Order: sequence, then C-alpha cells, then structure tokens
Amino acid sequence: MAHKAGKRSFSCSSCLSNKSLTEDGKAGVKRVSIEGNIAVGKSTFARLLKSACPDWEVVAEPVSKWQNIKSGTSKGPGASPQTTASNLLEMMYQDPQRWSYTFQTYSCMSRLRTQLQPPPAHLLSSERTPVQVYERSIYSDRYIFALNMFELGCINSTEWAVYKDWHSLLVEQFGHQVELEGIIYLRAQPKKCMDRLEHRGREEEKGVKLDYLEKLHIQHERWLVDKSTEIHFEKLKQIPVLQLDASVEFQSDPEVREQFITQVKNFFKAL
Ligand code: UDP
Ligand code: D5M
Ligand code: MG
Repeated sequence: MAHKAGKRSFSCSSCLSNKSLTEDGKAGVKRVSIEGNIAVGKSTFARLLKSACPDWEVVAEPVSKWQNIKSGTSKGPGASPQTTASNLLEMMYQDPQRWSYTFQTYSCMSRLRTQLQPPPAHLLSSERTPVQVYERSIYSDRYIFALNMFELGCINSTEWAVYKDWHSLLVEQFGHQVELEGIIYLRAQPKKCMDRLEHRGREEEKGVKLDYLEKLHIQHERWLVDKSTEIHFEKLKQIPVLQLDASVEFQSDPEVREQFITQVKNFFKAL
C-alpha cells in the first residue's frame, strides 16, 4: 500500500512489524512524543507523519483550549447563561509572574486529558503495531517549561513544590496510560525557531524574545542530549531519543521529508 505525503508517496507496508500483539491478536499501540522548541516545526512534522502512514495517529497540542477558556457567570434558576472567554496563553506571555503557575496547571491537565482519549477504532484493529504521536508531553511540561519558569523566577519555590507534588501524583496515577516508548527531538538553533515563530505570526507570541527561545533550547539539550536534567520517573530516564536536524527546510523539500520518514520508520520499528 502506498500513501501520499505531499508530492511523494511512501511505501507503508513495512511501517511496523507485527509485534506487541494483545491477547486478541491485535497490535498494541506505541506512544511517541515530538519534542522541540517553540516554532521549530512540531505541528508541521506531525502532519507530515499523519499523511505518511494510516497507522500513525497524531494527538495535537491543545493550544486552542489555552487561548479560549470559558467561564460561566450565571447563577441560580432562570439566570441567563453568560460566558466569558479568556486567553490564558496571552495572559501568561503578558504577565508571566502572575499567570505562569496557572498556565502550567492548565496546560498539563488539558494535555493529559487530550492524550488520555482512546485511539480511534481503526488504529486498534490494525494488523500492524500502530503509533500514537503526541505533540509534546506531560514531561516537557515539567522538565522544559515549568522548570524554566521556576529558574526564571516566574514560578516561586512554593508554587514549584506544589507543582512537582501534583505532577508526580498525576504521572503515578495516569502515567501508564500515556507512557511513552520513544521521543523524537526536533532540534534547531533558537534563531531558526525565532524566524519560524515570526513567520507563523501567532498573536500571543509577538513579545517572545530570542533570549527566551535560547533558554528553552538549553532545557531541551539538558534533558534530551546531555541527559543532565534530574528526572524522577525511571522509564523516562532510559527512553530512546531520535534526534532530527529540523533546521533544514523539511516542510517544502520532498527529499528531506522522505529522509525524515525513513528515519522515523526505523526508529518506530526498533522500539
Ligand atoms: N516551517 C517552515 N519550514 C519547515 C517547518 C516549519 O517554514 O520546514 C514553518 C511553518 O510553516 C510555521 C512555522 O515554521 O509557519 C512553525 O511551525 P509549527 O507551527 O509546525 O511549529 P511548532 O510550534 O508546532 O513546533
Ligand atoms: O507551542 C504552543 C505555545 O504554547 C507556544 O507559545 C509555547 C506554549 N507552551 C506550550 N506548552 C507550554 C508550557 N507547558 N508552558 C508554557 N508555555 C507552553 P508550540 O511550540 O508553538 O506548538
Ligand atoms: Mg505546534
């Protein structure tokens, strides 16, 4: 079977081997997250994977939820239902001191809720081992963003202690349902991410400075390359990481796209 990805088609019959079979003979689902700096190209890459193989399902980051939080104002019987919407992403960027902790609670919770949704039926009935690809994870929430905000002083030490406490509880209680087999790290210099961020033009990110992307880049490098971040979950310490050079133009270059897909297929097979 061949599947279109842009102008090229990729042979998909060998996407994955028939392993990890469940009791009823169907393939279990593998979970992989795409990690990387803001605007490095994670969503673009996720779409590319989705179009490359029907056994790969993408779970996007719930950014639109962060941009549109509804709060009801009606009280009691007969009251007219009124809702107001707030943009927590914008609030966090405009006043990080005030809103970073709140943002971290909601980004982690909404991400977990999204990733806990069962995979679509066609994925579960696949003969091959399907893969759920998450855009970021509850681990990057903690070991990239929340940690960075604590180090920048936008989350104070009390908030950080509280965050770590409930984050560990969530991972203990729900972690096995969203447990990752591998991580794809899209790596690029912060300047390249800055160029892409400006090109994308997301309104809330207008005030994001190169300095912030440099700090996030260092957090990614510590966690996924140097492995010097202190990690609190055993399986995560050993997790295989596929590093891809996302500074090359993969969105519009079919050759690069094909190379990336081949590397991803080999990575998934080895998990
Ligand atoms: N982009 C690009 N070339 C690439 C990959 C991405 O020009 O090879 C652009 C993409 O069109 C978008 C911006 O970079 O305008 C950020 O990409 P995306 O939203 O996928 O980044 P994310 O924040 O999800 O990592
Ligand atoms: O990520 C979407 C946007 O959301 C981007 O501005 C970064 C921000 N983001 C995502 N997760 C977090 C956490 N946990 N804390 C703070 N900011 C976050 P993008 O990379 O564009 O897909
Ligand atoms: Mg994205």
